[in-house]
Amino acid sequence: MLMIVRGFAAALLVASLAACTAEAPGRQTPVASAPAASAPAASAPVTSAPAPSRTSTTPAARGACRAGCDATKARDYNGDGYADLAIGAPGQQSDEEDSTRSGYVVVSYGGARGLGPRRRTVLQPGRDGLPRGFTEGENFGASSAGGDFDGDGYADLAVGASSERSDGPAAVTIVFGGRDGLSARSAVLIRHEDPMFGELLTAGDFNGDGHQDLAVATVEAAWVVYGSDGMRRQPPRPRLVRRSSAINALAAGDVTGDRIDDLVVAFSDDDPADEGTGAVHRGSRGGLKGVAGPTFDAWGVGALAVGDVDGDGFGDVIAGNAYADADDPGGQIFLHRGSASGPAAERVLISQNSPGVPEDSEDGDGFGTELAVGDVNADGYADVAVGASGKFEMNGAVFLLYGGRGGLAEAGARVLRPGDAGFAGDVQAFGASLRLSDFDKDGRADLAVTTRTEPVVAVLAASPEGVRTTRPLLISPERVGTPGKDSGFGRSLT
Ligand SMILES: [Ca+2]
Ligand SMILES: [Ca+2]
Ligand SMILES: [Ca+2]
Ligand SMILES: [Ca+2]
Repeated sequence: MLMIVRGFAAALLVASLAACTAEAPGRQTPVASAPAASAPAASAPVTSAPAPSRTSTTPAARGACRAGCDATKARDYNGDGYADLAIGAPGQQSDEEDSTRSGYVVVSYGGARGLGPRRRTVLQPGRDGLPRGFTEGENFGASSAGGDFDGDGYADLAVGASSERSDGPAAVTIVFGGRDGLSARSAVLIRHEDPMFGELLTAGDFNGDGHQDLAVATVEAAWVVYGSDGMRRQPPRPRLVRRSSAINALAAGDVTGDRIDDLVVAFSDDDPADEGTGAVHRGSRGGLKGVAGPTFDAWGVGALAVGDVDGDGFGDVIAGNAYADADDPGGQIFLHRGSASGPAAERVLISQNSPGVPEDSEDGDGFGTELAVGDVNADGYADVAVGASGKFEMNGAVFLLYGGRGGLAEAGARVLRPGDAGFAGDVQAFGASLRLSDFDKDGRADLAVTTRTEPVVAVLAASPEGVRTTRPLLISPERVGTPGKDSGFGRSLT
């Protein structure tokens, strides 16, 4: 259910919409793609493998937790049953060459009354014993992913950096959880020669051994690091999943319904300005093996997410496409239902012009630049938050689309504006980062959302009446006692 996307939302601000391509903004031209000397050999070829036989299509047991429990476990770093929130503050990702900020991550812990800004851990390379994987100025916290990688029952946090100003090598830092939460003293580095290693991260159990595994993208390849009991002592080596001229987004979830997570990859192989392509790499007892289903056009220009929106036990793939379709220049999402053989080739297109979705699609709305999945109304169907960070004269908007037996957005979708989340004034790109997690363990996923102009994370609690817009929790650097200016606070949320 985890998802991440390269900075498309940022692109709305730093580049003109018309000029935006599937290539991530601000990224250096990829260097020649010869594998680095220490790069492991490809161990997971992308050739097709026979599908594991599936004798039963019985969906997971009904109940509110069905669509949300796994997501909570993957982000519960102190094991108390409440989802926690990791807020990345990677520094300004501007072109300032003199920037020497290394970035930090703040983890705020959930509780009966939701997130408590005072219950927090600050993770900063070089501080409290947290190892440094980089030289200075490499945007630690640009990406993150949660999961219990060492299988001790506590979720762990993987943190990546955007080390585009560096020649590498890079490293992903895995900080281990425990009863007291994440500890900077308990961490390992997964190193790699490619300076962009870790710019995209997502987690899932791709070999079904009960340990979450970490998928990592560099510019030109997707890798997997299999979790294990012994990884604190000996960090596992990354194994190649796919090479491409540009990896644009990753997401993980059980699309094929065999209780083993699959890895969804969006990439551009030929023209980096095209709409991109997507593929689902099938998880199996032997790890990621082959591709489930065909490849999919136009998955490469927005966010990716996996969630079971129709409750049939198969994770469904949601792919945002914010720019490409001339018929709907405000952006759209594609829903591909999961099945034992992979995502359905047939796609359901949802935009602001779809029945039941508020507002009208307008050029540059960026509907689909960001996605989050969770069960907001506790009916057992995964719901989807869709960021439209160019909506309302660039102020931005978040759409909540509800899952149901018939799919997505059949019942009253809702739009949230910056003012609904306690932002006053002229903020930009509300919805640029999104997360749906159950911070107060009431069975309903709560919404965390940021803009690109305020160093504030707004948290809106879900209630029986829906997501509450009265008295949102606003988490700022001041409240958690960290540097705020130019911190990029909230640039990533996990
Ligand atoms: Ca917790
Ligand atoms: Ca753990
Ligand atoms: Ca595993
Ligand atoms: Ca489904």
